[in-house]
Amino acid sequence: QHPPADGWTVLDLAPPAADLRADARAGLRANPKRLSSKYFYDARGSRLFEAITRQPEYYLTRVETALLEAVAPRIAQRVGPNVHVVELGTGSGIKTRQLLDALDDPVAYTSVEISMAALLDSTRAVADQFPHLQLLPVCADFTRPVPLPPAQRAARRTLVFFPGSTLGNFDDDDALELLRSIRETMGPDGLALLGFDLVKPVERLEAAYNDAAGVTAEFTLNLLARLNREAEGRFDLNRFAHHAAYSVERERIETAIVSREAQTVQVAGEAIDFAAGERIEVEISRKYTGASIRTIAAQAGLAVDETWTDDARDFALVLLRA
Ligand code: AVI
Repeated sequence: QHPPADGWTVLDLAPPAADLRADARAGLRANPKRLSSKYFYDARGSRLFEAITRQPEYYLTRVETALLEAVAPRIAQRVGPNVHVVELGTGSGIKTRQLLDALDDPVAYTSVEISMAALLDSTRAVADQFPHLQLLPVCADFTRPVPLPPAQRAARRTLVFFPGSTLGNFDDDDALELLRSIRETMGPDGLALLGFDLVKPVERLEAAYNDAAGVTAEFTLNLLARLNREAEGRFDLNRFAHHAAYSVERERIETAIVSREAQTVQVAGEAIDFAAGERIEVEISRKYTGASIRTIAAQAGLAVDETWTDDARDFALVLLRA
């Protein structure tokens, strides 16, 4: 348990540093080399991600926020009063506050976030704006089942909120597993509101993941900086590069860290060899169509209840039911 503040207490289920070391060792020994994008989000990585959302090329957050603002009353009407909102990967919490503001007398808000710093900041902001809402912040990796704290007031139903197109950061198997666990969290009468970035021309997609100011590159390379800080890594960041490209066939942005030269790097007690141009696969960002959303939802036993998109059809907010 984290020290209490302002009437709420953080349930601290953050994975131990040993996970990072073991995953780094296994991932860097594999062929191709890989590291999970969940390790992007330490305090610095979470700040860099917030900076990405303000880049002119990264349209996702702006479009989703405007869409949510426009359709929140309709979402509230469909969801009904007295819900327990459970959010996965809260980040700054701006969209959270938009949603909570529109809902009719929500009974509790559970926020599951892996970065303690981001969790504390967003929870304080929610507490300021909604002083009477019960807050149940949980610092945890939401890709694993999280025991949900019970709400004091009985909720009519659970609403899982998973915005940002974060589902797209998981490969098909993991995304399906995550959707099934969301279904379990929702319960029989629950709903889930998810954000999906939609397929669009390659140039716009690649620009969004290669911003001119280089913030995305810094965000990606922070993974190596983190290994230097937390896993006795000796990476020289100047000898690696960020690379993000869209695969039309797989409908996803594929991001890698590329070794600029042949080199051997110490990390987590091991010497790892890199060939010139060798990649560490670090992230995928899947892009969706109405059909691919319906397919993956159905595979998880979920149905599309309602879909809202912006006029340009850049992004979709989708309400799912069991
Ligand atoms: C959090 N997630 C949905 C972002 C995305 O667009 O895939 C993470 C990100 N990676 C690079 N830029 C943004």
